Amino acid sequence: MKIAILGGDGFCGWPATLHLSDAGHEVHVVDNLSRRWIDTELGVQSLTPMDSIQERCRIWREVTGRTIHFHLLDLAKEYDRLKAWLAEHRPDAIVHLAEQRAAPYSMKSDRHKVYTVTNNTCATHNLLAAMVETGIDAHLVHLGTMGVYGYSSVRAPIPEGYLNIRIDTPDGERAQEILYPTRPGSVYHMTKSLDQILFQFYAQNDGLRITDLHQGIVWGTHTSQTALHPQLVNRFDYDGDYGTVLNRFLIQAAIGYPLTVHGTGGQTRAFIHIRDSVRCIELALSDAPAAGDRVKIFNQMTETHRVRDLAEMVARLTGATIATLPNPRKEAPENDLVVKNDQFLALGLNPTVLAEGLLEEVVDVARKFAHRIDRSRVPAVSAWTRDLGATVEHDPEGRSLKSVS
Ligand code: NAD
Ligand code: USQ
Repeated sequence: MKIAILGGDGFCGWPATLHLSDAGHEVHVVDNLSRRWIDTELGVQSLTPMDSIQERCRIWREVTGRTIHFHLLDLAKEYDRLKAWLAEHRPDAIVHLAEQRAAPYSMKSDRHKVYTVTNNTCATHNLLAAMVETGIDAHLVHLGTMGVYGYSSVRAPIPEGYLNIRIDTPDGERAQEILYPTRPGSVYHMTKSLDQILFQFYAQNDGLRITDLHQGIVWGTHTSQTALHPQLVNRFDYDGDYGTVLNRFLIQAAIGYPLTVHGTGGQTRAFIHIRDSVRCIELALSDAPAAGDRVKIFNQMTETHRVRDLAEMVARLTGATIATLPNPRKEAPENDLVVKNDQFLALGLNPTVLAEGLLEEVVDVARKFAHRIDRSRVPAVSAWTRDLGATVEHDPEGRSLKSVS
């Protein structure tokens, strides 16, 4: 297949690009490199040293003989170029990962909220409008989030996207299937909820073939392809905005930084290893809906864990200490989470579960590149509200001198 990977320079996109190229597909990365600019804005860098996307593609060709094409394009701002690109290249499938994906970054300030909403919703809507206008019949696979469901404890397993309900009508009770009600916990997660409505409309109105992958937190760093050469290494975010919880705990353990548990650590979240994330994208591509079908929704996760249990597991494994900090986020102190993922299992996914070996692999990567870590960028300081901002702990290590006045 000819596959366009929008956001193919990112943490999930780069390994997906290599995986699909390795499987023999013609792969085109479309990216505006905004994530690299955000690193510059925040004054942080990937733990792992990343080459330019052009250099990464050159190394891939050298190592495997396969070509990855790179196209610099802003999906949200360059509608006409996007339309022209689709008309010229006419991909069979489009994998859409090109959004601002960090919840803390999206809550940093009003400017960051506006950027996240504008970037993500315009990127998705521009793509959908251009697909209709060019008349291409590509299968669109979007990377969404488990966070659209919210994290309240409903006790019932979260279904894959849709909920069967019964409503009262003048003629009696009637059954209806609706999108599972969204309850986003950040501006970022809200944009993924908006995406869902855009997908529903374009599938129903224009017969676009769309799959939405509600993905949990991705952890780990290497896949078999990124491990082929040091310059194919994946990016690895550890900072307070872009680092996700398990990867953060693992690098914190590697550099002797206390594990930064928010509140009681009672949040239960869904997780998936990066190797399974790329495999799921491949499986979803092989199982396209037909024109006129409803949007196909998969829960792309393999296990759930409570944050404090993860911290305790990492502490046991590495001897790290745990710091319980005021939570900068507005979220329930405790939640349970039960999630259905039957569709990927039925398609043949063999889940990679959290195992000591894989945890140690990340700790080893972190130790190797520990000299690149700026400890001052580790604390999570973006707060969900002004009041929470006043309680944020900027110094979990307790290194700075405290005022005694
Ligand atoms: P990332 O930030 O590393 O990668 C996103 C890529 O998209 C970047 O290379 C960025 O430059 C590009 N991009 C952003 N806006 C763009 C635009 N307007 N035009 C062109 N390119 C643009 O993020 P990631 O971790 O790889 O996540 C990829 C997708 O998967 C996101 O949509 C995210 O919401 C979703 N997801 C990620 C995780 C996770 O744990 N990382 C979990 C669930 C879902
Ligand atoms: N947390 C800590 N300590 C930390 C960092 C986080 O206790 O140092 C807690 C947070 O308070 C939260 C949980 O860990 O309760 C998860 O936080 P996270 O940053 O790992 O994940 P999240 O903000 O939800 O976002 C990440 C990705 C996002 C994706 C989402 C999937 O950045 O792109 O959509 O995971 S999900 O969580 O299933 O919605």
